[in-house]
Amino acid sequence: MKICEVSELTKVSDHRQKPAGGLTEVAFVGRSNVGKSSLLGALLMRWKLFPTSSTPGKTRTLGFVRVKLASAASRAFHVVDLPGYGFANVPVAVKEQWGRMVEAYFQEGTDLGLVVFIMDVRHPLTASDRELLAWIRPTGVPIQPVLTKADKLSSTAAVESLKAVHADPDLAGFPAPVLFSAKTRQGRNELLHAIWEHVARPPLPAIRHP
Ligand SMILES: Nc1nc2c(ncn2[C@@H]2O[C@H](COP(=O)(O)OP(=O)(O)OP(=O)(O)O)[C@@H](O)[C@H]2O)c(=O)[nH]1
Ligand SMILES: [Mg+2]
Repeated sequence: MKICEVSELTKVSDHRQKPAGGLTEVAFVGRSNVGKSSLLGALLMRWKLFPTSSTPGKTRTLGFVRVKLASAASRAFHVVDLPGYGFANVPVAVKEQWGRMVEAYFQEGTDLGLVVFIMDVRHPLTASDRELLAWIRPTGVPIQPVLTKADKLSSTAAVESLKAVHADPDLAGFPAPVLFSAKTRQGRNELLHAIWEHVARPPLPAIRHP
């Protein structure tokens, strides 16, 4: 699947200042340092657009990018890079401010079409992952789980992790996780396809009755 348009990054610290237009949004969530920004860079093949770091807490704002896939009549959408949760070594006041920003985005935003829920393939479903899930699930927004950093495990071990996560009761009813690697780009097409299905596919033409 090809991408035909990627805008610049718009960073805001309050979702009410997000770019206008009411485009459907795909939010990328996961604990701090799990690889959200790297995944977005690899997905869109814009390596420098989303700053990444080996130190947790790199992303501190909501980052919006407008994207259009190359397929005919595809609808444009926004991807949203969010700050991570569960980060250590951050002053409590800063932590609270980030929490409020992300919470308000989920509770007051009305344009969400898909949440891409990112976990580390080596340590999926941490306590903070489960907390976030319990909190997003009631919003009713479709969730696509992803296990990233797949290059850090053998393919057998990565598939074992995938099976365990897919069978976990906290993820019951969700699609099978996508195994992803920002390094090898494994899973890129599969994830783009899930996004296509949820937010970019053109609406079916209305059936006309004679
Ligand atoms: N080997 C490998 N390393 C990765 C992968 N994805 C991310 N990393 C590394 O993991 C670290 C964190 O990546 P980021 O993309 O900044 O993580 P983040 O989730 O955006 O972090 P915050 O913005 O702090 O929440 C960086 O050192 C990346 O190079 C991957 O698929 N494979
Ligand atoms: Mg980040």
